[in-house]
Amino acid sequence: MPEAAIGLGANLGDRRRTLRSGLFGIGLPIAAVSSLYESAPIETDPGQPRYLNAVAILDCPAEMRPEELLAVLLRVEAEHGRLRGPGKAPRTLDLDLLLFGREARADERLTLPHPGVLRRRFVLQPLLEVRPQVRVSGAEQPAQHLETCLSQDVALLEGRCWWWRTGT
Ligand code: PH2
Ligand code: MG
Ligand code: MG
Repeated sequence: MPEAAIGLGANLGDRRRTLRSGLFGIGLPIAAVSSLYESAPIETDPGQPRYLNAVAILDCPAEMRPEELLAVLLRVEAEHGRLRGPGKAPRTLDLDLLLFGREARADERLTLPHPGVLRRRFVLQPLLEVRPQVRVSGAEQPAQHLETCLSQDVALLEGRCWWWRTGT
């Protein structure tokens, strides 16, 4: 069964509740979920609210294609009020397909591994937390990349069971 790594992000509304609901809304078996992090927006217009971020590892059915999973992620984002506009506007829910097994590709619909994995601390740190030995195609040890993005403002908010506690 291929494992998929999903980056979860939110910086509008009840961020924690939406991340949790979005995670369950994907409807695939959850193998692992990272701690919950709060991070300063990067690569956006100035003045955006801070993000909550986490990474989840999902077990995909053997026959599932990455395009199918991407379609599910887009549907779940839309169900949680995600509006799509130009650029990187604030968002109620962002579900990014980071890794899908060992798939490596770049076309107009999908790039795998996701191009932000190695340069964004809010992705790489939670990913390494749940999969310390992960290989991101072509890269040397991804843990070494973490050192280069440690200056990015990312703070641990809650431990790894944040997503199965009820409440906000
Ligand atoms: N997502 C973006 C752009 N910038 N910054 C942080 N800290 N966290 C995010 O999830 C994020 C971002 C586009 O999806
Ligand atoms: Mg994103
Ligand atoms: Mg996205």
